[in-house]
Amino acid sequence: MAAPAKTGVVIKLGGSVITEKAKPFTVRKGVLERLSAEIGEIWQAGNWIVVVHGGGSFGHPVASRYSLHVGKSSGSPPMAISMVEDAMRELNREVVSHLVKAGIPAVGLQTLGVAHTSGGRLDWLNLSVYESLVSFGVVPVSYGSLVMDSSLGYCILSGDDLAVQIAVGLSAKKLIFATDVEGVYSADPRSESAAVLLPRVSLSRDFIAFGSASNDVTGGMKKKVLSTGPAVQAGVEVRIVNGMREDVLKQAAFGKPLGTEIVL
Ligand code: ATP
Ligand code: IP8
Repeated sequence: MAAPAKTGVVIKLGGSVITEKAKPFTVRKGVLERLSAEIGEIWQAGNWIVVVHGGGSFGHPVASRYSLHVGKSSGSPPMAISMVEDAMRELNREVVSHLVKAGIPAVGLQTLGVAHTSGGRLDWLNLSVYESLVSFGVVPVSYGSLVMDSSLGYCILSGDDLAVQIAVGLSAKKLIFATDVEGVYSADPRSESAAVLLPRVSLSRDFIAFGSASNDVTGGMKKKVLSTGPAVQAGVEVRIVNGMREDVLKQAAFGKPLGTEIVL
């Protein structure tokens, strides 16, 4: 598939940044407004952009309550599928409208309609929709959500996996994960005060101690780091940065070596 002409940046807005993860259905509107302005500057500099966001306090509590991540064996009622999709659509609507207010032609894409998994792994992604939208100067905005799965019936596809496959499929130059910490630490900085920030993490050589992700059905920071493999292998520059600090996302997109770079 032909890559779009301009330089591409795929941005994953972590649910821990755009929502208060401990408070159900709470958007951090001020943070989202600031990040939208930063994304606007990255876009105006001539980059094509795809935004993917996580579930935060919208998708995760619903998915966890009904164990939707394990699929149809959870025995969840059909209403649970409706509820998780509705929660994520509500958050997606917030993200899209903040981006539009910042002057970005953003279009929300329902994940269920463009992605499919097998055994929890993405086996189909309608990349041509993303490719066409960015070729028209539009910024597609997708999100981690429930998708149909050929063996599990359905499952929760993480926005991290989605962002990685979009970055690989569209030959993005950069894939930036905005989270609520500076990057990857030697241990969870929330529980280990001696944890140190790692400017670089090697997927093949480093062993990191990760904190547990109790309210996160898709595995938290550990899963995020491990899921980046295909992008790193494809030569995409992958960084995990702090989206809570002003201008960090923007500066990382413009080449400043902030946060943690993930390497092979
Ligand atoms: P979402 O899945 O909702 O999009 P997110 O992508 O914003 O969430 P989380 O999955 O919440 O990100 O991961 C960020 C959290 O990971 C941090 O708040 C931090 O406490 C935790 N964490 C655990 N282990 C580590 C580690 N070794 N280094 C950095 N953060 C860690
Ligand atoms: O927060 C999962 O996406 P993530 C979304 O990017 C849901 O892992 C619905 C829990």
